[in-house]
Parts: sequence; structure tokens; C-alpha cells
Amino acid sequence: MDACCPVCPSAARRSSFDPRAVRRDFPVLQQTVRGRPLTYLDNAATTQKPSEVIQAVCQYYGTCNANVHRAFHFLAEEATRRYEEVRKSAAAWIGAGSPREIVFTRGTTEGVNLVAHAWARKFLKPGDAILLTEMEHHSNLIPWQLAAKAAGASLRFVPVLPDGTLDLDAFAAHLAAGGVRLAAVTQMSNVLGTVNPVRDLAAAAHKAGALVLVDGAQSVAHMPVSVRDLGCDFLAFSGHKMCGPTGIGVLYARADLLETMDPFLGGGEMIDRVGLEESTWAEIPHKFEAGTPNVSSAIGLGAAFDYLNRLGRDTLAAYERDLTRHAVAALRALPGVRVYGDAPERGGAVSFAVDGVHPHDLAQFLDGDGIAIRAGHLCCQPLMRRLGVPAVNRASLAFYNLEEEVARLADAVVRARAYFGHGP
Ligand code: 7TS
Repeated sequence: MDACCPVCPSAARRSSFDPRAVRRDFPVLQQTVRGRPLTYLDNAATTQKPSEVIQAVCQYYGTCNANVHRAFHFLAEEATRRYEEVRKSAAAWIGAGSPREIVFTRGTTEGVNLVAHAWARKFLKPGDAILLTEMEHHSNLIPWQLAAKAAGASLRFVPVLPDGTLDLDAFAAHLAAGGVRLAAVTQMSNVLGTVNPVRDLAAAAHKAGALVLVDGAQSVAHMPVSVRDLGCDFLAFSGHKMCGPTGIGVLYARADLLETMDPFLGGGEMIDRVGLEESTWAEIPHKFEAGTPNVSSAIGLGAAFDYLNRLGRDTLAAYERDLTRHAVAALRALPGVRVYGDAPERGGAVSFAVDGVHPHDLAQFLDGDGIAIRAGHLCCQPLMRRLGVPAVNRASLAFYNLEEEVARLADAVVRARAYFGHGP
């Protein structure tokens, strides 16, 4: 990023980070689309993958493919060793006390569902409440609707204020009303970019006797996150949003909670002793990993941890913060453009509306220029209702995005507005 950018005066200090060099690690980003450079601004949906991750998956299949945790031959031992090494890397990535607290899942969605089944359905009673917020992704809403219905529990919601932050007084009031057994909150909104004060929320929830689940789908990919620092009881995230492959994610859960929870899925590998009528379960975390896991994607996720660690998480987060500030300012400066969310701490999901242009039309127009953004309700229909719109546009940034890509977006938005009859 240019040091001369007026909205990011600290850029010069970070000149050692070279996003142009980093982009060369990503084969997808080298492409042109309809003769134009690909401008990929849909990173909140999924990030692109560096060669290192792609090669790790290929290399696994080419050298040591085997099922894990069951055979004694050398391929199986190597595959198991590598799979379990990634569990240690995942624990280190989020500051968990032990790899026993790391359950591999398919992604955030499965992690939340696991807790909703294995914890909530076992421990919630009629009259209990689950505290959520209006900005939750459907993945951190629907599982709780289902679990609450099954247990006879209720749901309570913290409203979103006009600046895109949570109504913290309402959060406190819900806790004070009693009966809340779990607060489930996103750390970073995939629509507004808002970073919620999860550490404070967790402390307050614990004081009220509630557990805390953090949806880390957006945060874990874009800022350093430590479960110890946050003081949360559960945290779920997805590998594919942080340069890893699809189909692999992580659920962190406190070991003592995992010990008391029922299994989620039943089948091979999650058992200790199996009888015809009754069975006992494997040690945690294996009790929660029934069947053949996604070994290759776990290996790829391990490569993603290594890659991002090498670039430096603080460096990447600082660069993204500057680029986000720049993107928000650039879009806000355009006539007829409204950016949603103005939280003091925010990530790189930048949702906006263009006067008189339907979000889907805009996304299609931008696609004609090789610019990939998302349009729609972004799996946050209740939040759309709070914003008073059926859909938004969203540009979402990663550390390999450039200031010139933001300029390309802004220029295309201006042309789209003119094209649809609202321009200057
Ligand atoms: N929670 C949040 C905050 C998310 O942004 C997403 C995915 C999920 C949960 C679900 O993650 P998954 O990997 O299990 O699917 N968000 C988006 C998005 O914003 N656009 O596409 C997917």
C-alpha cells in the first residue's frame, strides 16, 4: 500500500509487508477474467489458497494417504502423525491449553451444531434461555432455534445499534433477567465488520452463570485470537476462510465441557467398547470425530497455519486494518453510496448500498469488470431486517488485496450508477 494514502498514515511503518509479492503465492489471483485482472473481494465467503496449501494436499495424497487412527502400517502411522500435528497447530493458533480441546469439524457451521446437539440438548431445561445477537450468521442462529425447541428453552436477542455495534446495555439486561445458560456471539460480523468486545461479554456472561460460544468464522482468519484471552468456553472457525481447504474446521471447547458432553455423531473411531445395546466412548476429542475425517484438508489447514504464521498474523491484521479503513473511506466518498456499520473496531467485511441500484444488478455489473463481490442477505436475514433492506452488496478484504483493487471497485461503482441511470 502506498505510504502517501491519506487515510492510512501508518502504512509507511509496515512497508516490509509486500502484498504484491504475497499475491504471487496465489495461483487463482494470477488470472484474468474477460481480459481484466481478477479483483477478488469476496474473502468473507472464502479466501483463496496459496500454492503451499494446494501442494500440501497433493503431497499428502501422493506420499502418505491412509486412514487415520486405525491401522499399524507405515502409511497410516504417517497420516495419523500429520493429522495430529495439525491438531497441535490449531491449538497453538487459538491459544488453547491442549490439543484435546480441538475437535476437527467440517467448518464453523458444524462446530456450532455440535455444541447445540452435544451440549445444549443434554443440559438445557425448559425455562432456560440462550442469548444471541441480531447480527448472527444463520449458522449461529438456526442450530439454537432447533436446540431451544427440542429443550423447551427460549432465545433472547441483543439488538444492533445504528452504528453497527451491539447494544451492550441490552446484553447486560438479558443476563440480569436470569435464566441465560449460554451466550453465542460472533466475534466479527460478516456483514458490518463489527468486532464485538467478546472478552467483556464473556466475563459478564460467566458472572451470570452462562457459558459463552464464539463464532470465530470471520475473526480467526483476520486477527490474532486467543481463547485464553477471550475467556470463552467454545469457539468455532472454518479453515477455508483462512487460506485452508474447504471441508475442514475447528471447534475449540474446554476439556471439562467436552468430557461431560454427549457424542454428536455416532460411528467408527468415536467409541471405546461397543456392545449390541450399549457402548462407551473414546477419549476426547476423538469422541466427537466419528468416521473417517477429512485428513487431506486437515493437512492443508496445517499448511495454512504455517503459511500465515510465517507472514506474521499481526502484520497481516495491521495491513488489513489499514486497507479496510481506506476501502470504507473510498466508498463513503462516492455519491449515492451508503456503507453499513461504523464500529470503532472493525474487520474487512464492508457492506454497502448504491442508491437506485439493486445489489444483484451491481454485483453482476462488477462481475463484467472481473470484480468479485457478494450481494444478497449474506445469511443474515434478521440483520437485513434491522437494516431495513432485503439485501446488500459486500466487498470483503484479505491481506493479498491492494489499494488499487479498492480504486477499481470504486470506479466500477461510479460507472454502474451511471449505467443504471443514477450517475452524474
Ligand atoms: N459465521 C459467520 C460469521 C460467517 O461469516 C460464516 C460464513 C459462517 C458462520 C459459516 O461458515 P461455514 O464455513 O461453516 O460456512 N459466512 C459466509 C459469508 O459471509 N458469505 O459466505 C459465507
